[in-house]
Amino acid sequence: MMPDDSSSGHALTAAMAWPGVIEAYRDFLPVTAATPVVTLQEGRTPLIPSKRLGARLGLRLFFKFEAANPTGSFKDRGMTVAVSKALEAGSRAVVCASTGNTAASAAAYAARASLPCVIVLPADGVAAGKLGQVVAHGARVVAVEAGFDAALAATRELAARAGLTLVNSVNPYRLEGQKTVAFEIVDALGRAPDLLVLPVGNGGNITACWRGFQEYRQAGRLTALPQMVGVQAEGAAPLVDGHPVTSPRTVATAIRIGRPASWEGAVEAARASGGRFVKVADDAILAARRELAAGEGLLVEPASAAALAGLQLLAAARPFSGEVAVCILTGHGLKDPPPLAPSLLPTVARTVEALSTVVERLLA
Ligand code: AN7
Repeated sequence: MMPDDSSSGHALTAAMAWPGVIEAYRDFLPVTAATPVVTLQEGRTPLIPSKRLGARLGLRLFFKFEAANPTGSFKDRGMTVAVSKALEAGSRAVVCASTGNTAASAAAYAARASLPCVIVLPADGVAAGKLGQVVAHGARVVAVEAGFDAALAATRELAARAGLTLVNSVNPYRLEGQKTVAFEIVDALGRAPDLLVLPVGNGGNITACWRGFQEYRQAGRLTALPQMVGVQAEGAAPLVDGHPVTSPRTVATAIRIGRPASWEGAVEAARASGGRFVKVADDAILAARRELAAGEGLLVEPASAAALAGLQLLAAARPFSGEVAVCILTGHGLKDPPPLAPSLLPTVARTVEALSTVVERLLA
């Protein structure tokens, strides 16, 4: 006989589990009792205090580790809402253009909802791990001979023409879900940080995050709002330079974006919060990634490390004095791992003598 699920410990555990961001923050989200909730129990990601880097910068620094979301990036917060609303509306299929993480998230949530999913990728510069996710989740993938900006423009037209639901962050439900990261930070700290630092590509996340802090203030959950600091890569810094960039270049492929879709929202978040945009060199991004991995135990993708590089740049210009800062680490390093050739590893004969000689040398 099958065990009765309702009386088993299994059912109890499921009932007590974190339900995902829609159920956790339902009052703040555009869902009703009729909305079919498509969730992978995203959200409730760790807010990890810095061990070393924060003190070095003169900050009380925390990392919001969004890589711990089910598909390994912050995109899942918005995608649970966008795909739930697409299902509610009877959508035929979802579609997005993406530098990789939106694609991986859309593909996973569409698979969960049994909705067809079409992914449009720029032909060069999507990290292999992200492409692997998209394919594994069964999405239909096409690459266009263009960068992300042109791919998004074409995909917007395609969605309108073919009657597909666009789940890029121009879909308003995406930003509604993504604002929950601000709620979680305040729930964990009991206040907003002085500084909220995050990498910026399309500007969706900084727009959403700022909205989240404002809504929590209106609800009486916080008093002082944070300064929003958006970090871009030097070769793809339209919001710092003040104009679109035609051929954006950076090692951080996730934010290789020259024409941010949420330009106004991003500018408004920085302006209204008394924050700013800064740009950092690729070398600084990769150095920050190594410091996070070796010094804090956190492996993130290059775009995410840009946030730390931005903080380091600000600290070099003007020392901090104990402010509370939160860095959003947006995506996992396993999606786009640091290059390492196995042939570069020290290789020894299969004896404990040979092994211990090399290990002692490595530890010296
Ligand atoms: C790891 O997946 O645009 O400023 O198509 O993957 O909200 O665009 C990804 C963006 C930061 C920038 N960090 O966020 C896409 C895409 C990571 C990212 C950003 C992205 P937005």
